[in-house]
Amino acid sequence: MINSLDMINKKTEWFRHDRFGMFIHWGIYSIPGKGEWYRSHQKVSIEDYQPYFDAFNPTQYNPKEWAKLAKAAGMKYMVLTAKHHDGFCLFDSKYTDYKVTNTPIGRDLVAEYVDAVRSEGLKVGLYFSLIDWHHKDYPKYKDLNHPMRDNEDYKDEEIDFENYLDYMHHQVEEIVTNYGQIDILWFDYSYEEMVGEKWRATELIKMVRKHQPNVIIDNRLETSGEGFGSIVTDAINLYSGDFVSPEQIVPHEGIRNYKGEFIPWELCITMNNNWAYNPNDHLYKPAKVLIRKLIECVSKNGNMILNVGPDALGNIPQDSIAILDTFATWMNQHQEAIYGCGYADLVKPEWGYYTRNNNTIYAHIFEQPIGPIYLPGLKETDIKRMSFLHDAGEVKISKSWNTNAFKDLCFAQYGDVDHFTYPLPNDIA
Ligand code: JFZ
Repeated sequence: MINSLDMINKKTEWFRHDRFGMFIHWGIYSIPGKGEWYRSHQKVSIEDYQPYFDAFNPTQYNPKEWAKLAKAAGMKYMVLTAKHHDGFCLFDSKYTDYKVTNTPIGRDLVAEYVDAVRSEGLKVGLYFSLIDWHHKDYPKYKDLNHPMRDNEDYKDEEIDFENYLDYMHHQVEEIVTNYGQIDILWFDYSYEEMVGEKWRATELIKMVRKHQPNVIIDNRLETSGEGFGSIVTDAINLYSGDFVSPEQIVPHEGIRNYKGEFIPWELCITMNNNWAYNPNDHLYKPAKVLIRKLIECVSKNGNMILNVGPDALGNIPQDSIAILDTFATWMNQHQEAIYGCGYADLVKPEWGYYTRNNNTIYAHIFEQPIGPIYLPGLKETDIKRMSFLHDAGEVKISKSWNTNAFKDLCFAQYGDVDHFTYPLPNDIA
């Protein structure tokens, strides 16, 4: 088996076209409501974490509703935490008792999610944690992230890490064989010496690809949210993944390999400052900021996966729904400037971003201009037609600015005056 950028580009064609997805962080940590790292941050023992397992009963769980919200917002794929670092499985694994079917809800919630997402016509993704704070053979005292990292009781622990890897591989196999076609597999994550073959990554990927030849995989068998991995080098590992996964940061000029070729990437981003439910975190980014982040990603040939953290009943918080609704309105009018679009290969305009789909350039104007809008990188003769996306109204090339000192530059003019009237419609195309 070999791996190459050509193969990666072919496999990720739909993904690069679709550009926008929904991330869902949800599990028994949604009960304490302090984020999915709660057990580690507060150094909670397995015993003290058990009440959340015993209480997990999300009676309002309605993945069809989640999928409808995502779809309306213009998202084309979803990724749900089948298992996060706490080791709790939202799916019915036969290799552990630490799973959703043994909680009060008693159902395989991944199975229901997969059906719901598919029935809405969205692509199905699952997140799977390589890290497992529950398994007896995962390093504890010696691991910088483990809830028991400072607990002397575990100082001389003897673990059989190979046994953990067998377990982890078996669970991944369940995920890729029990739920039909999986479109995205989102492993998380590598750190320090816990990277690559430490996870028996080649073996793992061969197994996954055997069952799911078309699945798109992130790069975190090789790295965390901070690295690129071998995908940008001239020696791409089998387990390089198919896209880079920068976390809470937009790579300033996209991501390219050693030859300068663009590499598929996906920004993962939270709406507030938590992945999982935290009712005390009210620091939501305004919807407008998040929409602009999506535009920025696309302008740099990337995707964006926007996160929600449903509560312990299964409801997506109202603040998140409000943001999704704003996306829905915007995407309704402007999706053409997102789907199938990417880097424009033009000078970046000071008023916002260009995105591009073949010969169509989309100008995303973030800042109210004075006078006409300068279109850097374009000449009058390059332009056949200009119009707004929201109403198909005509936009003209400004003629008066063509006769003076600015005459070799290209300006867009809207309406019958030589400047853009206020309020500015969102975009011109
Ligand atoms: C990881 C998870 O730990 C987190 O809970 C969430 O699921 C996110 C999408 O992915 O977050 C990380 C992973 C690695 C680093 C930081 C956050 N890192 O190495 O700095």
